[in-house]
Amino acid sequence: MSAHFDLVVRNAHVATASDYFNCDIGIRDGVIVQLGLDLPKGEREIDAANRVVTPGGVDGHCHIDQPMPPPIRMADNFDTGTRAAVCGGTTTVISFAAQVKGSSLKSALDDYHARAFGHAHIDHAFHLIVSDPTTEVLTNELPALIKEGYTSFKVYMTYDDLKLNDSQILDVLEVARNNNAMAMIHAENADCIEWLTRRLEAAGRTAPRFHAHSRPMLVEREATHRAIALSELVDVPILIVHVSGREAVEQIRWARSHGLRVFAETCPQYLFLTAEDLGIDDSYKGALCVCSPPPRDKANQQVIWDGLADGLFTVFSSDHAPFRFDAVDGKKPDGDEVPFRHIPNGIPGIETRMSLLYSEGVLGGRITLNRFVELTATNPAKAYGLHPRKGTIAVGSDADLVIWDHGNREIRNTDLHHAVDYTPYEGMTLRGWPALTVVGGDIAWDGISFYPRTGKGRYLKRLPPSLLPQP
Ligand code: DUC
Ligand code: ZN
Ligand code: ZN
Repeated sequence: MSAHFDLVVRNAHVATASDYFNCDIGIRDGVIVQLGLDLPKGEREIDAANRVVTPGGVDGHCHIDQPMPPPIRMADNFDTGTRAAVCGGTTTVISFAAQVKGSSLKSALDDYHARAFGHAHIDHAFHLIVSDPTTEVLTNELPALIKEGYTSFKVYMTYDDLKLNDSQILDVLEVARNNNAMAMIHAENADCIEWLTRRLEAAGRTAPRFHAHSRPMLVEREATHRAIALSELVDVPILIVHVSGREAVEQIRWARSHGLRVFAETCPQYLFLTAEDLGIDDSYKGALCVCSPPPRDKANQQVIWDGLADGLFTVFSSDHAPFRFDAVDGKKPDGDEVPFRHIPNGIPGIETRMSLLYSEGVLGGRITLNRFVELTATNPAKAYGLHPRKGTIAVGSDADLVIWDHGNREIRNTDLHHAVDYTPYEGMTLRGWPALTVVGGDIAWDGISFYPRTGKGRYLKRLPPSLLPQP
């Protein structure tokens, strides 16, 4: 009996985290069922014409439709957020279900499932955010949810509504250790930020650019060091998210050199933006690039590139946090140009993450194509319990693929598919971008048009992290 394929992608120059090979990719029922030369004809055919084909991206850190204190509201919901992801070559997203202090983790999850269900174009999962580690959460709820497939959670060392103290962090890290979950840590020292912010405010320095002054690198360095020490005490791996520059990198290198299992994430803003993008004068335009930690300077960008090339970083995520600029629910709350303390933190990046790293990393000669795949797809899939279903091109894996085009193209917000009214990367030139994205065997983006898969995106129950030695 001859094989039946719904789709065959021919003449693919496949790149995985470890290999390159030329082959045809046979797809049936949304899954890769055969890799080989001269596969029989499929119902639908695509000629990749020897272009690079990578696994669809796994964005392990994005905020989509996350409730905010009024009047702030995220611009992207699971329709527009996952549409933008697809057009940027990302086929799986893991966003956050944030516990509200005084409420359960379960009620946050119910809310997020309702927000995604029937709207997502791609498969998705949720990290928990633990903001209120009560005895009930620590002894019952969190262990049970990890067993149910929510195998990662984030804790914050800053932000009043989310932050945990060291003793609470130790408690949740112990739960991660006992239940084999991945603990992600937002490492910035809350008290230092508050102290600096008050001093800046007293001096009338409230323009957006002073956001960066309120969060200098030592604030991140100290918290990174403390997070490492806490994880060492509990003897559990951690993943430090959105690492911005040299001082945090040094702490992570130190930890690794002492045999500690400290994983690290960085994001496009630390490669392509600097603190000057928050303003060299007091213009409110700087609010466009207010995120935490803030972008640093050119020398720190190089430190981040070095860490991407040499293996320091495990994953490369967007930290997509979609707030409109010229909007009463975005960077101008209630229509006002507010002091930096009140500007919502975060920038959009879900659609540009893959292309920026492909262009300047791979085509710019800074990282290998294998490393690009590892950082953007394979490692996030492993860290968050989705591998090998996601993050690779292999028989049995979901048919999530990207075909890449090369050439120069300017980034323009009008060409993007998110619901945000700007991109911080406006005017930058890309050297490569997704010419075609296949999601679960469907052509969802052909370089010009997006083909909705409304509601076809599935919630993914996850395995324990597989970057770690299994117990
Ligand atoms: N910082 C965060 O911690 N989360 C969302 C965006 C940001 O800038
Ligand atoms: Zn964070
Ligand atoms: Zn974030």
